[in-house]
Amino acid sequence: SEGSPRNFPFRCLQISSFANTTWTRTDGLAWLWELQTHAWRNGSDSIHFLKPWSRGNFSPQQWEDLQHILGVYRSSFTRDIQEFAIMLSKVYPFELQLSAGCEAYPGNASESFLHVAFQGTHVVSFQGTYWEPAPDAPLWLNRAIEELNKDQGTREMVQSLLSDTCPQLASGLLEAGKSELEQQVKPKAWLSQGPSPGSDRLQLECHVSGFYPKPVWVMWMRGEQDQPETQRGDVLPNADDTWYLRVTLDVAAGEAAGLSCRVKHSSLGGQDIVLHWDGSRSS
Ligand code: J76
Repeated sequence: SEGSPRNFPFRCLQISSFANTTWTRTDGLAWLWELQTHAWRNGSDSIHFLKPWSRGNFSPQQWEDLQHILGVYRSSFTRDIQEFAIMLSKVYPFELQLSAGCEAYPGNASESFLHVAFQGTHVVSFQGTYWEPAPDAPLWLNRAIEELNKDQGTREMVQSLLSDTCPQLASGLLEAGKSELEQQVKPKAWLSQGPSPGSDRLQLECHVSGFYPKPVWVMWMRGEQDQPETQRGDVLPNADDTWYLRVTLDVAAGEAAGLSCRVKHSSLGGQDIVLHWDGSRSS
């Protein structure tokens, strides 16, 4: 179907905050494409399933095994980093972010990745069978990476999680969640007047909400003519896995009449939403 890719990446994110030598927390979350499937909160010893299909095709035993591996990993990771922090005299506070996942391709092929960021900058990746520094990683990291690479058991576990567990989980999730991933939800749109940008000027707002998937086209128009001064906000998430976008246009008060907001989205099947500015509201 148009606009939606054939492949849906599965991403696991880890956010670890180290405030000082004693206070730390680690949270985990997983996404299939645009949909969050799992959450793993700091205090919790179990993975939270956010969708009815979040178990994919894993058996209860497989989930228990995976949870156990991740539980051991979480406490070992925290301890490792606290040791590195002393060894490298890293000053608190700092943040570590991990992004790991995979994407299955037609014909059993899949690609996996694991990247680590320190203070928001990519510093380490897992490549094949080893941890490797990122191209511009600071030199002090090499000592940590050397230590990390000495642990063959962990390297083998990471390798098997990335090349076996991840694609298996992702393809099971994809199968179970396919209809929700591929659903089309139509936007609703409405107009309003924003705060006046100056004397005799108006800010026209076009709100578009409730659509899925994310790609959307919204423009202020005069007839068939795009208004290039249209300002597009960020596409923001609603709480129900749909999206919201606000698009504005600043115009002279006398020029608002005849303007319209046009919305194109894959769910509308070519039947664009067109809303006309009601000149009487702004005088
Ligand atoms: C991202 C998923 C990784 C899952 C790997 C699980 C393996 C594991 O938990 N290893 C820890 C325990 O290892 C012992 O026990 C294993 C069996 O459970 C094996 O027998 C193993 O041989 C044995 O040593 C081990 O302590 C790991 O070191 C945990 C942390 C791994 C890690 O990701 N460390 C890490 C990553 C990036 C450290 C630093 C960085 C870079 C940032 C540095 C900035 C200060």
